[in-house]
Amino acid sequence: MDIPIQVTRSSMPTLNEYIEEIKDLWESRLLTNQGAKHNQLEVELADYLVVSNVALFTNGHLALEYILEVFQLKGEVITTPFTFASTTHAIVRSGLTPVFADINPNDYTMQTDNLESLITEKTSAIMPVHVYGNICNVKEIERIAQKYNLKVIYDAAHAFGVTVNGESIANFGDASMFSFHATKVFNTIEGGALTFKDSNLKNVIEAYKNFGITGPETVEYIGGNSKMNEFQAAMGLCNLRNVEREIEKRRLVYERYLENLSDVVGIVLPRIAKGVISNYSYFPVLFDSEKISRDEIHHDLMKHNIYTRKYFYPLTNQLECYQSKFAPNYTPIAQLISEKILTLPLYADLHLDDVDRICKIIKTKLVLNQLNIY
Ligand code: T4K
Repeated sequence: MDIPIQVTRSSMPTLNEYIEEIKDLWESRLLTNQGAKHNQLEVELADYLVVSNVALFTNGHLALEYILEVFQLKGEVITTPFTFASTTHAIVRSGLTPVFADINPNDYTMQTDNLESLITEKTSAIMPVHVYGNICNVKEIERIAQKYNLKVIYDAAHAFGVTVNGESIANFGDASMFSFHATKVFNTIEGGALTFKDSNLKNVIEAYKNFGITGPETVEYIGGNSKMNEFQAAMGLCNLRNVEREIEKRRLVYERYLENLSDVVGIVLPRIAKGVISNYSYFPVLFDSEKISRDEIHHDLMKHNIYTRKYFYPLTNQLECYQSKFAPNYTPIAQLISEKILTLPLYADLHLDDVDRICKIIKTKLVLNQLNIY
């Protein structure tokens, strides 16, 4: 049996590189609470993402929850159900009501055509997702947000390092959240960050993630604890040095998939929009053949020890914990896409021979099916 191939595999520095990076922690014994590594990573990330303001978090999910709190939002937040549970959970756990917009069939980001019809007097924000690193219609979202005086918080969990027409994706909206989870293009083991426009928010956000403490004897906010610790930040410093190389290796894998699959009937491949420099974070394929389902391909690959993922099925508005809260056909395009899409393995060290093998299994299954041999 072949060695299992997972949907992704963490990018890591060499052990020696990490040991070098953490050595001084043994001397300083300062392990957390906005330490030296944390502060250095914050500066390096501001530079890499070309933003003025970065705040690091222990994970991306809490970064989303905290920014909703810092903005003191109330009522309804318009969002997308075609995402990881985290996006919707952050809204609900903050006491807000998610209102789901449907998605575009071509890039799976939030549709903007009908966005205005979802706005009510209760709407306080829009939370779109740059899903798979595909950039949302940021111009139209900004126009609508300004018209109705709404905050825009991008869930950019998948979009680290993406640029459009030379501009960093981290600069759109009032704030963006990046996930640095082990499965992401850039990781700090667990971790995340907020980038945000208003520099006055920096001290407030830093306080919120540290119990609301603003001085030796002052606690100005009812904050919590979501600080990135020094070992996470050290991993980030190492991984940031290597991230361009990792993205380049991902690009080769991504392009090998395209080479193998571009003439296959019955599937829709991901596309990178004009002007966008991608981070090649995911390779989602839409299985659109009437004869063969996404689930059959998923199971077939599993028989060969290849583990794909149905990112994102079920939709978040269909999750068990939200059952009976949202109507099933609320977002019909998202529903259809989530039943047909499959994320193929993609990580920097995935061998191109393995990509060929994965594609061969898919092609064989599709072709034999078209010939009615199965
Ligand atoms: N918003 C969006 C749109 C998101 O996608 C996410 C997270 C968030 C918000 C929240 O950000 P964080 O709070 O997580 O920073 C994974 C990740 O856990 C999750 O971070 C990610 N999205 C989601 C899309 O994928 P699972 O349940 O699929 O992960 P898991 O443990 O099954 O791992 C998938 C594969 O990755 C494994 O088969 C092997 C590989 N792997 C996994 C781990 C944990 C590694 O190579 N190393 C590892 O350490 O959710």
